[in-house]
Amino acid sequence: MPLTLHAMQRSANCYKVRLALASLHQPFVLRDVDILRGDTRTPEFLTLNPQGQLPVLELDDGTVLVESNAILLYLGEGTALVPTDRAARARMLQWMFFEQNAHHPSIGTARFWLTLIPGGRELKRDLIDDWMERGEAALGRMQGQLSKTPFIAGETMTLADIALYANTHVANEADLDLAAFPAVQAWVKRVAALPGHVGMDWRP
Ligand SMILES: N[C@@H](CCC(=O)N[C@@H](CS)C(=O)NCC(=O)O)C(=O)O
Repeated sequence: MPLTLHAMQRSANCYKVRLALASLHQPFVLRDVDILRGDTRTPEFLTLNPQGQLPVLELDDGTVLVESNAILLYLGEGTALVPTDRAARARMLQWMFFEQNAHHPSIGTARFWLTLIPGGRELKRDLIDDWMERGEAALGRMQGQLSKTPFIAGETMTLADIALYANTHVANEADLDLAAFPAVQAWVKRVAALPGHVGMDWRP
């Protein structure tokens, strides 16, 4: 039995996992789950993930993994996407934690409400300025690093690039303009040109 990924196509957290699986040429079964239809609140789904969130990866022995970056680590261990040097590995994790505590809460949340949720812009209008400020600060941090190294954690592509690429390449859907961050724009093109890369619409 191959891996089973429970995911929503337009979710950036779910795209991270598809991108990692495709880059690693790992076969998997995709199960579509629609957050907007309430699929993550059914008793069956809550048994799978009591947090009621996507993505969820089921292993062939029935083990269930949640949290997109934990899933990335599971898939990437032992491959070129995870450095073996301790400090380099810590730098990769540093940017994956940054993705979860600064990048996703601003850019990912803004994209979710402004693009994916009908009426979301009106519902969340009081939060938009804050998202923009924090989103630009996050892109600024990436710009600083990517002005010095070709990939976010150093000289080679790691899981941190996958984690950050997912929302960054669609930052326009969060009302953010990458033109002000040229090193980030160049990195988006660099990542997209790598062998095995797939876009957000790709399905196995
Ligand atoms: N930190 C989690 C966040 C997961 C998350 O926010 N998933 C969203 C889709 S991108 C979700 O399932 N939302 C539905 C909900 O929270 O009800 C991760 O990285 O996997």
